Amino acid sequence: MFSTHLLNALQTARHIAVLTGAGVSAESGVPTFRTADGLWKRFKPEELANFDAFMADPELVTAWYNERRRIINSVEPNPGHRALADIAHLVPAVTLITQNVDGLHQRAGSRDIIELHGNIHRNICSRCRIEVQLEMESEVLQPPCTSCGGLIRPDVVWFGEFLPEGAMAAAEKAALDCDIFFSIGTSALVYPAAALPATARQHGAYVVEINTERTALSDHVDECLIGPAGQLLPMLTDRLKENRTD
Ligand code: BJW
Ligand code: ZN
Repeated sequence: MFSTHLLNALQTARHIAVLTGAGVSAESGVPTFRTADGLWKRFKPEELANFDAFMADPELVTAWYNERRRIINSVEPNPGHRALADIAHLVPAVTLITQNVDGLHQRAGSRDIIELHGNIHRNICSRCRIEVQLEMESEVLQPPCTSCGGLIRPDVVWFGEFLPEGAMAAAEKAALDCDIFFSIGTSALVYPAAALPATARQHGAYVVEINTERTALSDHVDECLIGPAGQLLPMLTDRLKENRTD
């Protein structure tokens, strides 16, 4: 299942960087973006996760976020999230970089997470960007900002928007510094996050992908592990627990 090279690298790694995507939360019951079924299948993420779509139809975009928040609030972290929280105790330095906005890594016990695309549980004014506490998360449209009258939106990163200040820089720093880089449960289609594995590999890291299927990244990694993150990650941490002596 895991190559000897990976097992050896895990034993001696000083710094592991991990990039996660929607696939890591799939086994908790959170739909992914590009394989999503159901109510929202008729929309591509690009059609809802952008500012113009929000301004054109704030009720529609807000309803999408309310529905997703409802799902996220009703699920639990899965063994994949928990294994990633465990790894932090087994290796001197672990940097967890996530594209997910669901907060499930935090709920599983991971700390100091780099959230590249924001967090669905925070809300801000779309005009003055002040953080706003929602009284009723289920309201289809929130009352406007009391400071400037702007529409309230989730504090997430939409297409065409810059990532949170410092987040991408911190992620790049980890990619440059790590010995092993894992890309887990992401289609590796959305930039700049999708460029991180290549940065890591160019700087000497051993790059491993974990996904239920091959992706745009698969031909550019050192090792491609096909299977559910919720099964493979606990197996990986078990091997780490067996082998690490420090
Ligand atoms: C499992 C599994 C299991 C299932 N186990 N695996 C360079 C080149 C080309 C384009 C660009 C570029 N640089 C920038 C761009 C433009 C754009 C972009 O990338 N476009 C591409 C789509 C072409 N990027 C941006 O606009 C970014 N901003 C930016 O670059 O700013 C600078 C700038 C500003 C102005 C002008 C120009 C530049 C921002 C990107 C923001 C993305 N936002 C979203 C929404 C967040 C809020 C929300 O959640 O609603 O982020 S879109 C959506 O995609 C979300 C995700 O984080 C992101 C990635 O998706 P992810 O996680 O990979 O999910 P899926 O569904 O695609 O894949 C799931 C995977 O899991 C699959 O592979 C499954 O097989 C697998 N899986 N079960 C393991 N159990
Ligand atoms: Zn405002």
